[in-house]
Amino acid sequence: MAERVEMDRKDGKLIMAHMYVAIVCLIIGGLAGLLQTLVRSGQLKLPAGIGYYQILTVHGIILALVLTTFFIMGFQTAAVIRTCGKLSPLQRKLVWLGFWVMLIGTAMAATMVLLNKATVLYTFYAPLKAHVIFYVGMALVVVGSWISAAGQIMRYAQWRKEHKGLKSPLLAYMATINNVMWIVCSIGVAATVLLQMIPWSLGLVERIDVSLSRTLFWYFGHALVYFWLLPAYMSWYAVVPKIIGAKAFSDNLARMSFMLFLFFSIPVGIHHQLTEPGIDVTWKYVQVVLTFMVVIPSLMTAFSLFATFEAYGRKVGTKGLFGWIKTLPWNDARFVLPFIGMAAFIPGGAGGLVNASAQMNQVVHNTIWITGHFHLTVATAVILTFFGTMYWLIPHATGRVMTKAINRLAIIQGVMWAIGMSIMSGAMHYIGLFGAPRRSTYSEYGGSKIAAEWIPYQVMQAVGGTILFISIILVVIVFIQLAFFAPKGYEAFPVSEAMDEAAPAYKFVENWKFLIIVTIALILVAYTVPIGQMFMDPPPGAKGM
Ligand code: HAS
Ligand code: CU
Repeated sequence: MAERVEMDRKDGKLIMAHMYVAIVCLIIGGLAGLLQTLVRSGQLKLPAGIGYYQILTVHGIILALVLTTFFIMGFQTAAVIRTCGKLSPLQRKLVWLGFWVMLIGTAMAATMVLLNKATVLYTFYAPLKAHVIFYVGMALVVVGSWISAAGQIMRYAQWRKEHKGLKSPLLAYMATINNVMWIVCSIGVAATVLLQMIPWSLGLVERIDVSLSRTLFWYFGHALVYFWLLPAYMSWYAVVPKIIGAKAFSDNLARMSFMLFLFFSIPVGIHHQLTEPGIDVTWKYVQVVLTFMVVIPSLMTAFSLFATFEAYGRKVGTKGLFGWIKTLPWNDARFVLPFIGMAAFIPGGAGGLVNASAQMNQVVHNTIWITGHFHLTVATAVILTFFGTMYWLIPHATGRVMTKAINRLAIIQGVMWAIGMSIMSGAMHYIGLFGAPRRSTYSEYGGSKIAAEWIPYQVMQAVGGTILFISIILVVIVFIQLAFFAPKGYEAFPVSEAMDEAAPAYKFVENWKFLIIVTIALILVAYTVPIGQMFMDPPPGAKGM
């Protein structure tokens, strides 16, 4: 039982480099978030000519794009190492190279945002226009992530070569699915940045086709949110069961759901453009249907987690419909944080179904409801799982152990997050239904009565945001303790077995030719005509702002 798999020191340094960047991002991005809620509720005026939209850009880019990508590349690399074995010198060099390219790109983009030359929000699509260095920086972040993904995929491929005929370790398979999905989707954003935005920003062309640019962005942008989600699912399927002392419900089901994510994450981006002109309603309909297809693997995940928890509860003898809840380890931060994440994903996912339903989208689009939606999904379900993961991954990588005191602090941190986010996201959802816009600074809208009703909820958002900021300070304290001060020792990277471990594997889930052909075919079905129409009948294009 006491299988001891230590991480190679060199690999440990590589993983920690990613974690350091992630924690610095958390501090900067979290501070920007706090300032936003204070400005938006009319309690603070920003000094020194700093603009609301400038800090909103910092907040979105540094948290949603930079923190996530660094954490994910670090975690996935660690997962591949844990299940396939340590990296070869070439593979390690690739992941390091990817890390540095991403970091240089981040520095370039961040400099432009700080100089107020790239206040274009985290979605940075046209007609908002940034300095060319910003675009080059963002392109480098993407290219760096490809290089890192290549290193991870090579380790997985090497394992498969050395174990012909065997199914690969689940975590390595999942990381590879996410990497392949990421590479295929980020071609879209790379295309609009290189072919449209850079020439436009350099002044080589005067106008940009906004429709095409936004469509290419969202081809990437929806899959982006699954690129964040899948590492959390990796932990839910393959790590959390081990932490609670159970076996995962099914290895085959987990692989099947990841295969469906590869197929359906990309051909759905138009559900972000349901209110946009220039896209035929038939293709909006097709992509909404595909969006509901991508909900299925999430429902499979929910089923599988409940089954894991309940089966374990029954095994240790609990009765009744919900008796299993008592058997879960409520005093273990490695479990409590991801669990709060799962619970948050139930309303978060339900809100997604509302957004994806074309009629209801008319009500919520561009309101702060959407902001509420993604603070439950990425900023709770995903990030709390990432924090819970960090709390064993950092000591695993640095050769230290979590102590009782740090564990207690970590649980307090998770609970405060849950409280702060419930207040903030709850207020956002509610007042969004009454029309409060997203992405807008404090305004009384010329004494409008409707706008006056929004103010108390904006104050609630500031209260929630303040609690969240205190929680972030706790994350930083826990991080520093675990990275530098916790006692030396061995902390495991938990990897669970599945109940159907011995069952025959489905060969097709790992037949990469088949996977890639289906993925590309679905993308062609969903996008050929709508993008083709943009070329046949191009709008005059925008000069940019
Ligand atoms: Fe979304 C907008 C639709 C999931 C993030 N989404 C956004 C934006 C972001 C985002 C960042 O169709 C804003 C983009 C922008 O800036 O403009 N979203 C969906 C749908 C899903 C969905 C259908 N979104 C996510 C995830 C995100 C994310 C995941 C980040 C990680 N979203 C939309 C749409 C828009 C949108 C439209 C555009 C809106 C507009 O008009 O602009 C689905 O994938 C959701 C499926 C999930 C479920 C829940 C399953 C539950 C599970 C938990 C089980 C827990 C257990 C334990 C077992 C159906 C797996 C609990 C036990 C207890 C006892 C409690
Ligand atoms: Cu989406």
